[in-house]
Amino acid sequence: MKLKTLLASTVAMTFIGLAAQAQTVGFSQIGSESGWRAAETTLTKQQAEERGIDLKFSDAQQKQENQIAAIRSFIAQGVDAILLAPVVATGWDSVLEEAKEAEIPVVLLDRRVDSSDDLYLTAVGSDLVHEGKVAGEWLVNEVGDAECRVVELQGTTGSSPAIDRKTGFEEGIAGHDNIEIVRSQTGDFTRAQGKEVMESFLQAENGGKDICALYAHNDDMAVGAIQAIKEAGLKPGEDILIVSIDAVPDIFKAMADGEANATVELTPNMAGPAFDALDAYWKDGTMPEKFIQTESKLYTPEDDPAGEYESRKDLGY
Ligand code: GZL
Repeated sequence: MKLKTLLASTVAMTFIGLAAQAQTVGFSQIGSESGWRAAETTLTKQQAEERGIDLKFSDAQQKQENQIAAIRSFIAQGVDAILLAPVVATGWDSVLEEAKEAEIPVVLLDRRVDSSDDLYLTAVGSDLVHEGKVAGEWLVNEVGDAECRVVELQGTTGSSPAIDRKTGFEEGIAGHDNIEIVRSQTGDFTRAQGKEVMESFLQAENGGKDICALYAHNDDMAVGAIQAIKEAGLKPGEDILIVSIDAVPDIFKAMADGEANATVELTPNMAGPAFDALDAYWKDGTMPEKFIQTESKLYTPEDDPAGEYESRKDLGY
């Protein structure tokens, strides 16, 4: 073969090889219900761009049926992998079976599903029970033996964080009969519903005078509740202690203003570990652990909330 032809075919093979590495990934995202969710979306898109991955993004607007339709569309497009942040824990078996049939690996982000773990490559997320337990243990430490009537804003009904963060908090306060959850209702992880439900709690609890603490499954509901507490003429962070989860910028702003007391961090960068696992799988079929755990860290007013706000405010929340 002439040298010129040999060179041309080598260049062609290289590009084919490179093109083969430009993977296409479908991402079925829950929606944009909270600052944390927005940050997860931002960071996932950034990670895909940095890695040369063609990301097909679908916002399900909190509806499981939209997520299932998006997954079916990704399968029809023949993507190389699917990222799924499952809005609720049940109802995924059939569509995950279809992805498996099509030999398309699925990686779960930040929430879990009840399906068998042979239906997904891996799940990237925090220990949601542990997060709730850290929040409960913080409250135990904060109130000591004092009577403490707690109201709870739950996350989306049927979602793994709502189920597990409730379980964890109850474990955290177990054995401390002076602390009691007196009201518990979903605020669906949003500020608006957090405010609305907190208004009903305040009304039902002597204008809020009988409430010692709020435990919110995410910071966005806590921020909405803080507004309601202030409108009721009470001081959040003092009259009613505020403990929540996510560590979004606005909870640090509230903390710096003395209006919130504790948050448990949840990293929004779930895509980094997900794409790392997929890279290894695409390269030589390496099978990751079924659960890749991200860290959870407690922050209180002693942890420079103003500085934490500044360091996080431009991360896409
Ligand atoms: C938890 C994640 C939750 C966040 C909320 O892993 O799924 O969903 O805590 C978001 O802010 O709505």
